[in-house]
Amino acid sequence: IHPSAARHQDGFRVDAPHVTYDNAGIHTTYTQTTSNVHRTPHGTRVSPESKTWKFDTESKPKKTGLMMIGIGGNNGTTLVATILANRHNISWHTKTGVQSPNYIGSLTMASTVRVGSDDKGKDVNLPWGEILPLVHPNDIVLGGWDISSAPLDEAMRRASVLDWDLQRQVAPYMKNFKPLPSIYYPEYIATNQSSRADNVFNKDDFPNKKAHLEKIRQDIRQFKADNDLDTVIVCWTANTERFSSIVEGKNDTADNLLKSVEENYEEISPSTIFALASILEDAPFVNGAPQNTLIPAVVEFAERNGAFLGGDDLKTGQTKVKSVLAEYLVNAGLKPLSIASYNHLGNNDGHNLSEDPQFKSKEISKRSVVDDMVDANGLLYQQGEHPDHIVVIKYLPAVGDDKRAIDEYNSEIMMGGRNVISMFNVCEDSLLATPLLLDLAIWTELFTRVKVTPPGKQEGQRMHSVLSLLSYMLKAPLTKPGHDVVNALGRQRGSLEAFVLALVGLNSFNLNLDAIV
Ligand code: NAI
Ligand code: DG6
Repeated sequence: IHPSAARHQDGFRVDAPHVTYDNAGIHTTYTQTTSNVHRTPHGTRVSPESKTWKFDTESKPKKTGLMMIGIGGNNGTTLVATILANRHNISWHTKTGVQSPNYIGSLTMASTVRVGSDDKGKDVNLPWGEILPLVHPNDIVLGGWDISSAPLDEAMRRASVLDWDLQRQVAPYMKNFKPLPSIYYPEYIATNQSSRADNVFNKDDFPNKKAHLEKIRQDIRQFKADNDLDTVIVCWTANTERFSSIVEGKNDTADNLLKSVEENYEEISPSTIFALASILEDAPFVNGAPQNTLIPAVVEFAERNGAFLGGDDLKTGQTKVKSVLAEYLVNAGLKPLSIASYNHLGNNDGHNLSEDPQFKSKEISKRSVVDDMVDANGLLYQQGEHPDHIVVIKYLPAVGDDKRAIDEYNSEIMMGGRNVISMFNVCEDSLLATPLLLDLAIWTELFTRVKVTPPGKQEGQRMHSVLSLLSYMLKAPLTKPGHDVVNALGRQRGSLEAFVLALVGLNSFNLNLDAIV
């Protein structure tokens, strides 16, 4: 599936001695003041410190491919159809009128950043891609794997996400696209998925995990060469898997994990094989589902190879709201005592999550999102104390992709009072998730163009393997080992803003460079 047009964004310049532009890109020197905090028996001592970093960013987006694992699912087909509709400017009839294509819900395509103020003191807010060129979704070359052989037009119909008149018009562009065969280890996804699995590696040609790894590597290489790409981003948007156990001597370190692949060890999931293949091909890998694909051994292996990883689990409707509400309540000095979150949904994701091991993976990622805010407030919560928090997910076929999310936040307020907030949220699941897949690809592509020279170093280096700046899009963010997870949505967005502004030599707040380099 090929792009139609190239794009140029070249109108933004920062005029300052510490910012230079040349054919290679944008070069900036960035001074950051951090605060070193020491807790002593006599009180807290803080010493501010200034550090100087250098950023070199290639200003031209790379020719980018996105390979989705699970391309035949609801997210996969919705993303493909959305890009095609935008690329070919396809409008369609709905019961309320004519709808044109757009990228609403994408941070990079539909939101702005405050850059400063003009000579009248008015705020100036610009699209992200105007400040720093970003790859345009219409230019991303798409491909991927699925255990279901359905060509993408059929798979889109099966997903039942998009209006019929749109499906009718994009179907001709999709019908010739058949997903690549994939890895299927039945014990990792729900048993109710087995009827879809008719596009899997045959046992004679690909008898073991080593062969699977090699085949996926070859697929990535082939896709890159066939489409003449500079970079390929690989994203897991396939069924939620159960967690893998981490076993000493088997998959606890990078070396043990690689040895275990050779030995066809059973506790290595399909998603982990994809992650390893991506690392070996220097293709950034993003996990859009909640399972523990990116076990510490995978992170160690990525660090060793300087490859990029992001994860875990797309943060769409209910959890995004939760990460805002919990931040509001705790930072306002109100004490959430309990959070109850119910979902019912009727798409294939809901079907897969109706079995216990897969539900458990999702439950863990959906429950983790308030921990950092609670832990940060030692006035409201004793060490180790957390609100009661339950997550319930039920499969209800009749509601299809229009997931219902019902939440109750019960907080303690002054003098023993109670504040209860209840919410009913209809989230068209895949239409919320698809723009996040795009953002993950667009940010990741940018991060592959950045070289950072840390204080005291001469040579620029890649950003750290774990792209924690992707946290805004993800429910259970993976962070650089040793660094805290940030779930508060405002802080996550603040970090992205600060980083992009720093790349063009402008100052902001909220930037922890040590956590990303
Ligand atoms: P889906 O069930 O419609 O699609 C998943 C696809 O993955 C299916 O076509 C299936 O055949 C395929 N698949 C399963 N195992 C595979 C393997 N080993 N290799 C290749 N393909 C494989 O699910 P949907 O709605 O597209 O969601 C995808 C993932 O994203 C799920 O894990 C879900 O939990 C997660 N997610 C979805 C969100 C949403 O709003 N739709 C939001 C957050 C996360
Ligand atoms: C029901 O929880 C199914 C899930 O796959 C969610 O739809 C998905 O993870 C999005 O969840 P949230 O909490 O970000 O809206």
